[in-house]
Formats: sequence, C-alpha cells, structure tokens
Amino acid sequence: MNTLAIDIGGTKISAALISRNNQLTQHRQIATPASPSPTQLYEALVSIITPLKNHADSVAVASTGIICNGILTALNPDNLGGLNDFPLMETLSTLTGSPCWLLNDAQAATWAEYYHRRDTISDMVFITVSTGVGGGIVQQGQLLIGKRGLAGHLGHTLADPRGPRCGCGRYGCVEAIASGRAIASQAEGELAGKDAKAIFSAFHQGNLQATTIIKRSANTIANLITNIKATTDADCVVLGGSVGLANGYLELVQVAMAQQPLALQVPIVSAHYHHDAGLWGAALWSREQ
Ligand code: ADP
Ligand code: BMX
Ligand code: ZN
Repeated sequence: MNTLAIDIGGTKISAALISRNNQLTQHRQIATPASPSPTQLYEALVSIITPLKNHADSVAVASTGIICNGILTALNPDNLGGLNDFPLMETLSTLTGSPCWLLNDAQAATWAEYYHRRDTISDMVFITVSTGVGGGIVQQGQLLIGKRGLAGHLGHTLADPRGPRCGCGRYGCVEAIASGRAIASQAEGELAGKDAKAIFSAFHQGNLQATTIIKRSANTIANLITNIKATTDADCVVLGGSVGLANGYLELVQVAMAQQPLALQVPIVSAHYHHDAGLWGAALWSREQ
C-alpha cells in the first residue's frame, strides 16, 4: 500500500502517493486559497486528496505553520491570508479514515534531505525560501521539533533591527526581507504588483531594481546561514523552496557566504528532492514513528 503525502504551503498545496518501495506517483498540485476561511482550506484539501485517498493506508502531512498536538497555528498568519488556526489532524483523519502523521513543512523537508545524505553527515540544516522562510535542524542524526513544534523557525530570527515588520509581529525578521512575499512587497515602479517569480525574470533580464531586491534576499540568507553555522556547526546547509531553487539564487548565496570568515563558512547545496522534499520527508518520517 501507499502513504498519502500532502504538503501545504502558503502558495501551493501538493499531494502524491509514496509506495513502500519509494515510488512517488499521482503527483497533484493546487493553489492555496488566497485568504482561506477554515472551510475553504477544508474544501481545498478535499479536492486534492479525493482521487488519492482510496489508494493509501496512511497519511503524512508537511504543513506550513507551527504543528503541535495536531493543530496548525500560523506564526506568520499573513502567509496563509490571515488564517491562523486549523485542526489538521482531525480533518485529515476524518476525511481519510487512516492514521495521520504531521510535521511542519520545513522540518519535513529537512528530514528528507538528511535521509538522503545520512551515510556521510550527521548535522544538517535545511532552509526553504518560499512564500515565507522556513527551516529545520538535524543534530547528531536527530530532527529537532521542539516541545511546541517551533524548532527551526529560522525565518523569524533577526536580520535587520531597522527592517520591515514581519507578519509574526517582530521587526526585521529574515522572512520579512528574504521570502517570496517580501521580495514582491519591495517592488516599486515598473515592478510594482509583480510576484517573486516575475521579479526573478526581471533579474535575469538585467533589471537593476530586481537585482537589488534578489541580492538583498540572498545576502540575508547567507548571513542567516553564517549564524546557523556558528550555532550548530552543521556539516552542510541545504536550500529549497521555489525562490531557493530558482535559477542563480544558490550561486548568489554562495558568493555572499564566501565573504564570511572561513571558520563560519559551510557548504550550501540545493535540495536533492527539489520541490517534493516536504512530501518525501513527511512520508519517510511517518514510517519511523
Ligand atoms: P510554498 O510556499 O507554497 O511551499 P513555493 O515554494 O512555490 O510555495 O514558494 C512560493 C514563492 O516562490 C512565491 O513567492 C512565488 O512567487 C515564488 N516562485 C515560484 N516559482 C518561482 C520561480 N520559478 N522563480 C522564483 N520564484 C518563484
Ligand atoms: C513561515 C511559517 C513556517 C513555515 C515557513 C515556510 C506560517 C504559516 N508559516 O515562516 O511555519 O515553515 O513560513 O512556509 O507561520 P512556506 O509556506 O513558505 O512553505
Ligand atoms: Zn517574523
């Protein structure tokens, strides 16, 4: 039988079946409703899982937000259009009738990326630069989740005390400067109203404003990674999310990292599982529980 893996992000929801012998099939993706009421999120989940649920005997979820006691609580409600509380476990167990395992999306992706490298490393950090900036930490082969599910929320560490207000309420978070939403919110003039994907296209065409915004994001992530190296002595840092995986972004972060003191530098690589790291991580993690 299969595990039904679901990844709920601020921009998209994906789902797939992952078999016991690690075949991923029937990948589906829908947009996350823009400002969802709990009912709209429920309906989005119904629509994505309905064709898959009868082919699975367990459910594994990677979701944006703090995941604790089966409930999704947003740390930055802006990323979910204001939704800040959702009974994920109860909803999915009732919808599928199957046992259900839940992890934060970045923690799940961290587990997949660690699992792929587990023969050669023991300490790893994953960062997703996506709608927000999420993270996860593996120390000595253990995924840090935290008693309240908060461990690894690296997007809400301080980047600039004079920076913009983050949706979490703090000023100058990494997420408020480097995330896809933050990239879009900094655009003015000819780029006003464009999303991060469009701003990346402008960057590739040599647009100066786009270049400044994207480099600011990459420099902020490089500084975050330097802080992480000093805190965890990670063997490597893995970058994911649609901004983190965008053409040229990793190289900008690596160039900025090369300016840091040698002892604080760390290899930075792209996610092996690309956009599916959350799906894989949730499924692999659930099997071990
Ligand atoms: P989620 O946050 O739902 O997991 P993503 O990882 O796709 O979703 O991140 C969404 C963000 O990535 C949005 O800000 C979007 O504009 C941006 N984005 C999507 N595709 C690209 C791309 N090809 N290049 C750069 N940014 C992208
Ligand atoms: C936010 C926070 C994290 C999440 C990260 C990346 C919410 C709703 N989410 O920092 O829990 O891991 O974004 O999430 O508070 P994504 O939506 O960008 O994938
Ligand atoms: Zn914040």
